[in-house]
Amino acid sequence: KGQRAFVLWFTGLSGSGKSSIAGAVECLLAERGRHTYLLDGDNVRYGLCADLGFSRADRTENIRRVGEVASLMVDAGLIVLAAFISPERAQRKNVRQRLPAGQFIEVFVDVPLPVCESRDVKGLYQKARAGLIIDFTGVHSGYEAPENPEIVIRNHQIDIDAAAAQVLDYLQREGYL
Ligand code: GGZ
Repeated sequence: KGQRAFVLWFTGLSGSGKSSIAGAVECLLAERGRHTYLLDGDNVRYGLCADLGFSRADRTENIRRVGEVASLMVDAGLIVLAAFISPERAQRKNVRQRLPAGQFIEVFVDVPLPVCESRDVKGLYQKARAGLIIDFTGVHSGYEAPENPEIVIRNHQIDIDAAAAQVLDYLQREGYL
């Protein structure tokens, strides 16, 4: 019997740790022999979505395309890890509705804006405050926290291994693995 295919959708502010946690989860799944693919801004915003910026409409289109790709990958039997800010509930809901019930698992990487901004790992918040980046999430545009995410990770209170383990525990408990 083949592996179960589904999407783990990581949402949260820039600098919350979405891609890092997704990468750690991917390693744990690989150890269990699962075939996965990690989608994030680093591998779609230079190709598939190279024509898109960070306006509200462009982000919505970015998420729509990623959702379509994720859906195709799930059809192919993959476990997809998608790490995008995806700031609006409606954007995430649309992706959820494109997938069969139970195959969209929303992971809210819940780190408060002041924490992301004070860490500012890539210096983007500082640039945004200085007006060098426009439409920056949390600075010039909003982020709508999920109301009913399957998983909430308070990533400022635990380390990356614990965060990844939290996701694995969920998958095991709910019969995905
Ligand atoms: C938010 C931006 C912006 C603006 C560039 N607003 O922390 P990062 O750098 O590595 O990840 C962020 C990434 C966000 O792209 P997404 O495709 O995840 O966004 S969305 O889901 O809203 O479509 C950040 C960088 O791109 N970045 N400009 N203005 N993040």
